[in-house]
Amino acid sequence: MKKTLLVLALLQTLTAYAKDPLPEKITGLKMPESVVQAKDGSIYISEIGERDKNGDGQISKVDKKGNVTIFAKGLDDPKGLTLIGDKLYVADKTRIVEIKKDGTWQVYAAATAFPKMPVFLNDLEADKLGNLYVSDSNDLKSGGSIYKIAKGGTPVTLVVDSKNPDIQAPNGLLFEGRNNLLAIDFESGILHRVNLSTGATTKLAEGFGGGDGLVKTKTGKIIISSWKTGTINEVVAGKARVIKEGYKSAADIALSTDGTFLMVPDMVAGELDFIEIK
Ligand SMILES: [Ca+2]
Ligand SMILES: [Ca+2]
Repeated sequence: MKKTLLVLALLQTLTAYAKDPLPEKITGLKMPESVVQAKDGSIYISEIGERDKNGDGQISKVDKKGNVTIFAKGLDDPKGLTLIGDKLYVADKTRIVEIKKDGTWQVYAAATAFPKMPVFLNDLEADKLGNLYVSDSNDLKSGGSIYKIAKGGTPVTLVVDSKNPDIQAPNGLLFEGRNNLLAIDFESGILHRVNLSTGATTKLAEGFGGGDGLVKTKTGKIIISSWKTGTINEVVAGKARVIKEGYKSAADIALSTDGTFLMVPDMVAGELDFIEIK
């Protein structure tokens, strides 16, 4: 009896420490840009298809067993993804699209709802109240903006644009605290904190040229991908420290829901890779 209990206790300990293996790399994707994991473990990937070709964009879904299916299609150049409840929101080139759990979608915020016609909507982030924030990277060099989309899709208001010289080509966004966004600029490679009420910017770190995705780990580390250099970098004392390299173009990264791994869309390679986070 005692022996059995001991074995049981040992098994429980082993199970508690045993980690799920990382998902296997997904290949054959059509210009994957962004990724998000739902609470049920499903992973959604935005695929641009051909850039500037409308109608050929899609969202793929990877189930827990690793099966890949097309979840939604007929989009333009879908990029940033965010989940609110069981709805998936997508920054689709010049508009925001809302996708229901059956894969049917509708335009949530049309291009005409923006104060200025968007050019290259990129990353999408939600706050706890259900408002969305989206970066417009414009020509990926200058003239970019960050917008707020109120819950329900309207109104769309400007948070900050390139009248503030710190805003050139904002890409990755991360909501922080009650009233700030972190924003990585693709052109300058500088990470800023943006005050959502005033649009004021504070420089936090530099050296992330071609910066794309932005996450904060459970232990508070900030990790930024670089599309141009194909690297994944950690922010250490305001500078970039490479933690993984060798991607063709590391696009908009995301953390798994349990925070144990990072999902890396390699756009030009057409792959989704997974990296363990310690
Ligand atoms: Ca396209
Ligand atoms: Ca992006």
